[in-house]
Amino acid sequence: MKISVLTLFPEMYNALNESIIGKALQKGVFEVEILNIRDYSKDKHKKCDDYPFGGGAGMVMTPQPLHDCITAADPGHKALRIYLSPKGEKLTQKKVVELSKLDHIVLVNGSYEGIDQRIIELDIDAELSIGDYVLTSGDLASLVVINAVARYIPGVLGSESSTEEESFSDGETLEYPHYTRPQEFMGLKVPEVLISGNHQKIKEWRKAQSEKLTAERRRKEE
Ligand code: 4G3
Repeated sequence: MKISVLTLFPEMYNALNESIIGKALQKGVFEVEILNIRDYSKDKHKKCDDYPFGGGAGMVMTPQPLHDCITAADPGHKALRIYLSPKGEKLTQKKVVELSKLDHIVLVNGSYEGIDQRIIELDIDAELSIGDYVLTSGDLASLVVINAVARYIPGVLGSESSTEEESFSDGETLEYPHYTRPQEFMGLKVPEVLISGNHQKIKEWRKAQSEKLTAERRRKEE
């Protein structure tokens, strides 16, 4: 899997060299390519934004650098080209798993008030949002997408972690609480059942905890 990222802030992706994601990139288990949109501007000052037609606050990213950068990243339009935007379809764990099966993803990041609508019409396949809040650019949203997708690429997670028994592994059920040593900490004890050695009882306790938590936190309001 290759992920191409189009951005005005390439340094933000240095964060990918940390932790388990950094190790997977080193191993070559997947690949992230960063393209600086500014490098594709044909303007004499490498400008990539301009005032909005019709007036209003803020700036809009101009089409030429974006179109040329997208074309450079994905010349034959073989990739899934995603634009990160607060107006996008909400990212879910189900969508994360689908994305992880693709060969090439292009993440297009807008800044300011977003990008010229004609780029979305001409060059973009999907508009995605990581949640109902606004960021100063799509880059933090892209980092979230890369991290969430990478976890499903074989060889990224070590044997210590897994995508099977976690929150949302089925798309909706929240995970049961976890405990490790010591058996008592600051007066709080580990639930007796977990040290009982009764695997059937442990399984039932975890299932009940998951269901209670999901009812409390996910079924009350939609
Ligand atoms: C387009 C994505 C892009 C229009 C991007 C702002 C939040 C998300 C941007 C716009 C973003 C998200 C850049 N903020 N919720 N900021 O996924 O108004």
